[in-house]
Amino acid sequence: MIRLRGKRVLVYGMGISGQSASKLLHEQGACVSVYDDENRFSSYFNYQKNPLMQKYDLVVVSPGIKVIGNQLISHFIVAKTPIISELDLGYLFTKGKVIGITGTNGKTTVTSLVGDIFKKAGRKTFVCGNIGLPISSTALQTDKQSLSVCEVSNFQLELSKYFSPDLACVLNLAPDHIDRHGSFDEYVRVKSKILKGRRQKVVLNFDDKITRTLKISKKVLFFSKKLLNKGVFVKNNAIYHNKTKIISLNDIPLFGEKNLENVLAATAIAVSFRIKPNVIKEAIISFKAPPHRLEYLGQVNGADVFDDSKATNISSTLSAINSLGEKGLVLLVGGQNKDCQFDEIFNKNYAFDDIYCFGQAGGEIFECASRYGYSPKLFPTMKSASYFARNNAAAGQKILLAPACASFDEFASYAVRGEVFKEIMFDNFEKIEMQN
Ligand code: UMA
Repeated sequence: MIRLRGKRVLVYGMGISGQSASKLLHEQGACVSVYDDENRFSSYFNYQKNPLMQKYDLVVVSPGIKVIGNQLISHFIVAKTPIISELDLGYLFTKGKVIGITGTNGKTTVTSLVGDIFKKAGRKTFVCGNIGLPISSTALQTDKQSLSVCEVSNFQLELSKYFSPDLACVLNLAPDHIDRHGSFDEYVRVKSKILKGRRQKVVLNFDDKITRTLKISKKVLFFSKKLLNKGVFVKNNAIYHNKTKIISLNDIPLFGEKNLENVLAATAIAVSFRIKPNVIKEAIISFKAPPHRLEYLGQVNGADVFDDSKATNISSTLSAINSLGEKGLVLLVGGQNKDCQFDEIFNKNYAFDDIYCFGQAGGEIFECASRYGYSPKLFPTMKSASYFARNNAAAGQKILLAPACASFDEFASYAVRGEVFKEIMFDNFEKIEMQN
């Protein structure tokens, strides 16, 4: 815990993280000033028009703020003003145990399933972090008995110095957010910051070549879709922890390989806290997956429609393709590129029924797919691509929105993108003409 009474603290970024951090700081007696690069917040209490001219004891930075090249952050670094992330702030005021879950894909599903398991086990549980509820908004409600299950993003870890959960889990690591970190090595370094606690438990994915080889000196509990000697793994069509059967694969209500990995990870975290197998099993059976993650939406003209708007990187898109199978697949891919290469989607000779590229990265994806011998179609927006998909859907097809890109060129978030896709596929959406 840090003493904040009377300290001059600047909160940078006025999204939900910044607002929660400001509230926590205020409740701890700090003199809070706020700043955001967008001046629509200028009417906020204690908004600083020019924070460069002020002196602060501490600066708390929101996750969406890119550190590299940021003038304000560089200024505070030079001025030796302590800077922490909103994740650090919330963590320092969180009592009880903290579980931190990170990785490229599956974080939200695992975090919410772990939350369900602990709630079912009767623990006072807070589900927080990148999932949409900042840890600084739950911190002051926690006590020694509580357990905070925190989804942790690379954005939140980038500036973090103190976050050190009692259990850290890294689900998988594949190229993503390269536009923010500059390289995959740097992205892996940032993600690995979650593993720095001395006495923490660690849960890692044995099937992921990067997480399996992360160099850590602690005892690790591995999970795997393959048979292991120990840990959490699949044997005889069921999930086992060492010799104990937890659940048959047939009883898992989630779809696809990606979700099996998520259930294995959540099981590994739960057994690390000695949660009973029947509690884990019941929580898995009654679990409702968060939307926009390989979500089955229904049929249009006999074609099955899937919304995987959360597939915002190549590995997630590949995982969705592998889960559904390439046969009859109509792939909707595009949006805002995060400096990732699309070759991996098209160099595998998948027999797609069709490929619809769209958005800012549409042209690049179109060219890439064409280079590998496909005849993709190019659309200016996801809306126009979806409208075309709906009007041309045929029985036996699988229409999959798995964009491999961020949504920000057209939407406020991946969630809005998924909702719009659903509306177009199933409601009477205004006609949008296809271009090209
Ligand atoms: N801002 C600046 N300067 C900048 C960038 C942003 O002033 O250079 C300001 C914006 O004008 C805006 C505010 O910062 O007013 C937004 O802050 P933020 O981007 O940190 O967003 P929050 O609303 O605080 O939401 C954040 C996470 N957003 C990001 O990391 C971009 C949410 O994750 C998270 O749910 C929330 O905290 C609670 O923890 C979203 C996300 O897209 C879902 N995460 C990425 C992902 O999952 O891939 C990492």
